[in-house]
Amino acid sequence: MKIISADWLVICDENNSIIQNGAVVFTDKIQEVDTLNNIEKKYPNIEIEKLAKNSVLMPGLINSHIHLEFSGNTTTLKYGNFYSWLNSVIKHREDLISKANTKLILSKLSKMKRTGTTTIGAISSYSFDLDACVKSPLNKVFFCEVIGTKGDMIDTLFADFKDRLNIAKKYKSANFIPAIAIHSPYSVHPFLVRETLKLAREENLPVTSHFLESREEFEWLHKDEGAFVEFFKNFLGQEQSVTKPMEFLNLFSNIKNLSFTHCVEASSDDFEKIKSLGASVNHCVTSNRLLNNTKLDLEKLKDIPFTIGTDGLSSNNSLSMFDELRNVLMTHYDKNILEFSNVLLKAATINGSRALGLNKGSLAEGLDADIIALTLPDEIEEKEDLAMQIILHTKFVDKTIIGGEFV
Ligand code: MCF
Ligand code: FE
Repeated sequence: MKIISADWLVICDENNSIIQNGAVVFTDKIQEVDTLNNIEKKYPNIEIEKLAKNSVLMPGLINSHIHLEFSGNTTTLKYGNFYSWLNSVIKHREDLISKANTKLILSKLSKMKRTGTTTIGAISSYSFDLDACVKSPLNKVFFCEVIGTKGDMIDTLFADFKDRLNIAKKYKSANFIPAIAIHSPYSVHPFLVRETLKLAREENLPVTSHFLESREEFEWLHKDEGAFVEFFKNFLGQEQSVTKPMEFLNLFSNIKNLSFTHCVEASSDDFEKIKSLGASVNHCVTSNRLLNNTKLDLEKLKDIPFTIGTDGLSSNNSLSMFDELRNVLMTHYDKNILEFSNVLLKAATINGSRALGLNKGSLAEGLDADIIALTLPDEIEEKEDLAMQIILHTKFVDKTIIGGEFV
């Protein structure tokens, strides 16, 4: 049993609870959260690690959507237009992927840890990131991706996907959970979607998919029009989209831990459906901005929970969740900044946990002890400013606890 205390505890619960001068008692799970006074009385024989002035304890951040295999990109890929970006990915994919070896990916994961992330939803296209993920102390939900629309390739693609998933399953542990990513409605044949989802149901695996990320995707899926016409004709000899958005969503019934990434072009009907599926929406605001996609209208989500993802370095200049949170805060300037900061800290913790099917994301008894400690540069006068000031000022954390261990 260990105890740690700080000036401020940010609980990340429904009531945006904050405890001033609080302490957390934990083993691999959180045992108790209370004021330091109460904890000292209750556990007189346990030494308490008391953090310095202006310290904050909060749940570790959960980056629900990231592509580590694209970590080699900095200035190579073309931003400013989704279609140009897509073509640049096709052109430079081999180079970028070969740059992102285990050493590079491990260094990115280590920096992510120092910037507050304790859990990731890693989208793996080729399993070239498997080794690094297994070695890292972070919690990983490792989403093996299925992609491909070509009819005569489907058996091969499915077999390759199953091989990757089976290898990932061998590494299953408390901090490594194998899962399934369907790339998107435009890039995966409905047969592959159906078969992979069957597997997900049988084995109770978390599932995620990109969904309606760009206007180009919207036009192609709804009308077989737009920039994708040329793309599919040239690369795949395909003249029509393989599915419609609603047809695609209809395939996802009875998946327990389900999330859709982006959804910036989703209609109210699509969101109704996403809600009835019990799914979450992964919001990747920087990625959407860089690829010139629409800004997600959070009002349209109503009560669908949303999470925060950086996406990969293929569409971001940083994998830090605090950098991403600052971007989300600045982008949605129509929201009240104090209230929205609380919403965002929950999006980056408890909502991420729900989307990935985990038991963490809040400082609450019984949840996994994944905790970060950070220090604000100066005092907070009013409690209601705390969430916003944490987002504005945190670059690195002082301590990281994952599963009860300091890592
Ligand atoms: O999320 C971003 C933008 N949207 C779609 N895909 C990717 C992103 N970053 C990397 N990708 C990957 C995707 O997983 O790109 C590959 C897929 O394997 C080629 S298709 C764009
Ligand atoms: Fe993505």
